[in-house]
Amino acid sequence: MSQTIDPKWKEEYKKDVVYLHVIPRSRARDVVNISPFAIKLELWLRINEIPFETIDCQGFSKKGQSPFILFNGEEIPDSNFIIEYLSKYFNKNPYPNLDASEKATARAFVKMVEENTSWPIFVYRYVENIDEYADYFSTDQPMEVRKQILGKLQEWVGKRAHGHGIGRHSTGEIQQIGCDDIQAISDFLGNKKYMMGDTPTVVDCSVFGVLSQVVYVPMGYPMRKYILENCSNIIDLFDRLKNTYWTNWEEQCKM
Ligand SMILES: N[C@@H](CCC(=O)N[C@@H](CS)C(=O)NCC(=O)O)C(=O)O
Repeated sequence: MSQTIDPKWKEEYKKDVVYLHVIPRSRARDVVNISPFAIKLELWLRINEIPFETIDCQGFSKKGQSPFILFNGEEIPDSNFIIEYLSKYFNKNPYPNLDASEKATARAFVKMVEENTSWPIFVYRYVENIDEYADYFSTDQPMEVRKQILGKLQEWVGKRAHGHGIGRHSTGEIQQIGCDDIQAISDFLGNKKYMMGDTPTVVDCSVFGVLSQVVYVPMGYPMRKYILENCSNIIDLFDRLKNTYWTNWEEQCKM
């Protein structure tokens, strides 16, 4: 599905500035980007005060995915590899103040959220409810075009969900998996400031990237209803992250 382009380092790009290439922001409504991984990465850059510019980009990385960065003339794909690379370059710690056991827990949460919790969301909007998602997707394009794109994505994501395994379950089971993950996140967060304590880490970025897709987009996601009714601590966490690190979130949602 994805079209690989050869993103060029532009003359005006500056040394030590991260050029974060994302799916065009105008494709999203009520959330900054339709890609959880783009939001995750931008939040991490903001928290770590790394100079960056977000570039809307139709194409995908050399690995065929979005987001990716251009940094000092080099293309680096995949949010997790990007964070690893930039952490070394800028001397940042993706998991500040954590011991080995806490880091192991943090990694497990990142993997759960990105590789599991994200799927019930993708299945809901790209496979089982494309007509509903058409109101929130590629809103800069005519409805006819959106429906065409979503029609293609439906088949493609459906096959990937089957390959992943989640697509073999019933609608109810798939959404239950998402809600169980959310309950685990909420239970672990408890009344802490951030997922791992007083300091934000990559875990908060992953949770925000993935769950902002349902919290802020008023569709009929069962996971949305679950969070709104049962997990006020997740909503508080998101408010804290936005108020501290992403004060122009609302403005950017309208771009
Ligand atoms: N592990 C990757 C996941 C990125 C990802 O799945 N991106 C989606 C957009 S949300 C994508 O590019 N999909 C196209 C594809 O996988 O072919 C990361 O963390 O950056």
